[in-house]
Amino acid sequence: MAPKITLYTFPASVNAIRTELALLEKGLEFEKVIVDLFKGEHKKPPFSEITPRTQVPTLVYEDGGEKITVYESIATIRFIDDMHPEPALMPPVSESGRRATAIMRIEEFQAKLDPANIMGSVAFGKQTREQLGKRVDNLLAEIARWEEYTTNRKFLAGDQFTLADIAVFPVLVHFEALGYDYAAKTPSLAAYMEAVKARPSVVKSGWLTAFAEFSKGLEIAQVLAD
Ligand SMILES: N[C@@H](CCC(=O)N[C@@H](CS)C(=O)NCC(=O)O)C(=O)O
Repeated sequence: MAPKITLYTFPASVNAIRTELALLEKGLEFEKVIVDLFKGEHKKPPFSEITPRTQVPTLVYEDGGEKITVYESIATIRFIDDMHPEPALMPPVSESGRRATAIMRIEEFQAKLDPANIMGSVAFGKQTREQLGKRVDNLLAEIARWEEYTTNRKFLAGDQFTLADIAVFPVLVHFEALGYDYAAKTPSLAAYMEAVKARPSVVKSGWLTAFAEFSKGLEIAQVLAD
């Protein structure tokens, strides 16, 4: 029997979209439960009783009487790929070089590519370019590194779309909303963004539209425009 999968999410969430993309890439049936973060629904039961960190995404996976709750977006996508190996979202062990690259990009993303969430600081903390100072300089230098990572390859680990792309792509959309001009500054990343945006799972999720609507209301300062 197919598992019962519930995804607790919020429409514009940069983290929850990862889980949804992994589920869509696998062609899995799932129920989406919207947790309205602006109304504080995540801090109250029933959601607060489902997940100790009270954050989206949270995935509840019920299979054969066992109920597994997974949170942390990267953990959710790895779990989905483990439980449903086809179509594969990681290069196989036999393609060790590509597999190593995918693993590294996921780890580098978590450690180096905006771990402090500049979007939060700008959109909600209302920090200016001046206040952000070196943080923006460091981020621009880091983005330039990812330009190298997307040169002469369609996706981050080669021609196969992987968990690394699911991990990284949403935050690259954030940078765009913060004024970063991929086409002018990093053409390989620009082509990469177009390829991922055209991906059926991304189109089907409707996340780009939801995020664009969400960001319109926030008047996000263009701190990455210089
Ligand atoms: N590291 C977590 C971050 C999750 C996260 O920050 N989710 C946000 C929505 S994008 C949230 O639930 N915020 C509400 C809160 O932290 O109280 C992940 O990758 O899943």
